[in-house]
Amino acid sequence: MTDTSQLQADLLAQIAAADTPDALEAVRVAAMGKQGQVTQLLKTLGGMSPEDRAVAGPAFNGLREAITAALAAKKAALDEAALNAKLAAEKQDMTLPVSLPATGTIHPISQVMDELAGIFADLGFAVASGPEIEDDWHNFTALNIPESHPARAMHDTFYIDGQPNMVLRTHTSPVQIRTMVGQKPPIRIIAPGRVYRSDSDATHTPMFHQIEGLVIDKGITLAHLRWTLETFIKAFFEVDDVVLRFRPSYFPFTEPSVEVDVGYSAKTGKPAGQGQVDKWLEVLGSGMVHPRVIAACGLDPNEWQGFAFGTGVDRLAMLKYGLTDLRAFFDGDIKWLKHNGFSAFDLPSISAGATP
Ligand code: 2U9
Repeated sequence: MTDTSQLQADLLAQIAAADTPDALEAVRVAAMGKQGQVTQLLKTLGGMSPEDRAVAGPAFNGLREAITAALAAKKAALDEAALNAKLAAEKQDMTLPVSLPATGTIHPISQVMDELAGIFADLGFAVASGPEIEDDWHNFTALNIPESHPARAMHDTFYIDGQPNMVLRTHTSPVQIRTMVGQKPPIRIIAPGRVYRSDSDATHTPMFHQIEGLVIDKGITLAHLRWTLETFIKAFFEVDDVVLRFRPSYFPFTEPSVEVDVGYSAKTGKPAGQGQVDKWLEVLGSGMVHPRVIAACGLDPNEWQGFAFGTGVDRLAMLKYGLTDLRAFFDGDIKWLKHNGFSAFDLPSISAGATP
């Protein structure tokens, strides 16, 4: 018993004396590692008589818990001290004069957003925006996504603490819902912006950018959808000839739904026309707006029809400008931005895309 108390006092003193992460790690290994003093002591419990174990067990476990807690507390303190030292060393004097010429660049996402707005403006689309914190009705219910739909599961959606009906929007579609509720058709809008999904790996970030489009008018058909998307893809990728492949798909808010693949040429690394296609790349989701969605917004689906589409802006930027690592988009690395950013004077439109 006294031995245990003595060991505990020794180890706590060593933890208190450890003033770097490496020194603390050495103490941890000497105490809690495979061959560590505490680990070895715990192993002796197996060979004890039940009476001895009844006394030694709680004492040894108490020792282990005390040392584990002390190690964690010291690690947190060292980490905080290291962060404070780093922040102090990186301090910048914001009152210093700017060193001219200022050489900031336009981020590829901003560039592509501007290109998209330019292209769709030429086609008669207005830009609409809305809140990034949305209520359940605008983000899901009005879009024909019922309570039981998997897109609603906690897995994908960020919920707001203490507000069960509020979410970070999982797509920009609620913007179109707000427009349909608040504006008389005909409607031609695009909704670009940030969206949020609880997903993070090499090709997914918890925040990403979407652009969606919506047309509501009388007598709108899939043919209008097809022409619009074809015109958009040609303008965006700056090619005259392109083949699109329309594949049947499913989205709750469109019926029928189609996914759109662009024919790609391996030789040019660009979208290509008939006869030059080596592979297909999925670039857009789309479809005719579901009559239930039109009705949910207070319009008569027998009078008004429309089409909608959606795509990832980050992915479009990667495809057009040959960028391979999505995460680099959000690192804020000046070297990356200098290399991949654009001039502020580069104004894209339907007749002339941008040059990097
Ligand atoms: C309303 C009605 C219909 C928008 C649409 C898609 C298909 C789609 C994804 C593409 C890649 C999102 O970034 S992504 O993961 N989007 O496939 N979006 S139709 O449909 C709407 C929107 C609003 C009122």
